[in-house]
Amino acid sequence: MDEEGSETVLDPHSVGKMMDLTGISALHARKISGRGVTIALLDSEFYYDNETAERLTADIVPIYADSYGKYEVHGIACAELISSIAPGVKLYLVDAGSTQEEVTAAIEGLLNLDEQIDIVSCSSDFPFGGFDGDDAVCEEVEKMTSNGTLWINAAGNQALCHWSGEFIDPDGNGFLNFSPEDESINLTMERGDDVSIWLSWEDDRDAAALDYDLRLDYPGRGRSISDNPQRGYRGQEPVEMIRLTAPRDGTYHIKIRRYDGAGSPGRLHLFTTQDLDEHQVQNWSIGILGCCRNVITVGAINISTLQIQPYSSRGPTEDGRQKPDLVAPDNVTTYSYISDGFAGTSAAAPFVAGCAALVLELFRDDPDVDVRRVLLESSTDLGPEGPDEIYGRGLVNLSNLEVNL
Ligand SMILES: [Ca+2]
Ligand SMILES: [Ca+2]
Ligand SMILES: [Ca+2]
Repeated sequence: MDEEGSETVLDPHSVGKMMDLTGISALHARKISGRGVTIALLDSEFYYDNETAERLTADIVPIYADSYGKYEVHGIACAELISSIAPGVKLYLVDAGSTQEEVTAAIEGLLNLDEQIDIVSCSSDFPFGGFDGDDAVCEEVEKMTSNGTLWINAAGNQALCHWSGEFIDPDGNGFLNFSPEDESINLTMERGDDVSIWLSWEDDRDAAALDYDLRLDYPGRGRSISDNPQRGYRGQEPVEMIRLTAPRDGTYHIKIRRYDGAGSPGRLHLFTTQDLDEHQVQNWSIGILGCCRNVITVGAINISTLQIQPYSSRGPTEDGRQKPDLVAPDNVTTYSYISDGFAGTSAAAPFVAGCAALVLELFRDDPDVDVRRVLLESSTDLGPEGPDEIYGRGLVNLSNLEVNL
């Protein structure tokens, strides 16, 4: 594609329009660029070529093995957005791997740096746990937030691939009834589609005593079962997980089975990587990092319409805190995702991280200014009047900063 063609692709989704709308351009005109601010971008994909490198205007400090393939660009797309909004920042690109242990290790690394990290931008999460701010990884996140770091996390894209509720089984056959007549959630897939399904529930996180199993029946014949034991022994987690490449086209059926267990049953959460055909529960669909305390959790609105994206995960948390906190645009243009636009709450979180850096520079000399509060209180309400579980406080907006302080 020639350069003129590239420009044509860039225009419809340009992030520039949003920078005007949300007061970022006005701050740039005042030479506010996030100078002196450090951001750590936690991700697991940092491939970039020379053309993309030109867009990374921030001072980049990589903390990763330089071995990413051409399509592993997720983190660099986030870095491009931060560079557009806050070109003056020092930006650490931190490989946070794909497990909670790896995220924990990445956080420990940041805590041991000689330099204070002002802002973390994280566009990944985990779809199993307590969703109440008490998951083990939240303790690590709180080490950073209590140390003065502002943690900004993507809400997730799971609103349409989530179910949650209590175990209800009126006919007593051991299988959860999603409705009085229906003991399965349908999932339509084509042969070769990859799907992951996670089931987790309220229980002792390290010695679960309620034993649920997860089952996926294939169309025609065959099934996958996840039947980890949960008998209250140490090391037994309240989690079941199935990963499958669909062996044929058709409708698959997700089922949840319960065995006898001690304790009083609480709510279950089921997440998949494919939209559910039915029984979707859009609320409570934010991952465990987005549910940690003091985190700013960011949902996605479509840059063209400013309406919430249907997949943008919704609150509240399992312990009843209102989430998400803010929304920001997705489908924005990056060089990393040149032909498609960068979709999902993954694009929304670094937008807010960039904004936070501008606020930090603006009020650096005023220790009484709480950047988290400034971001929340200067937002523009969207959707239902007042804070809500879809848009949170609304669109991040630096246009009215002075007015609201
Ligand atoms: Ca039943
Ligand atoms: Ca089990
Ligand atoms: Ca609202």
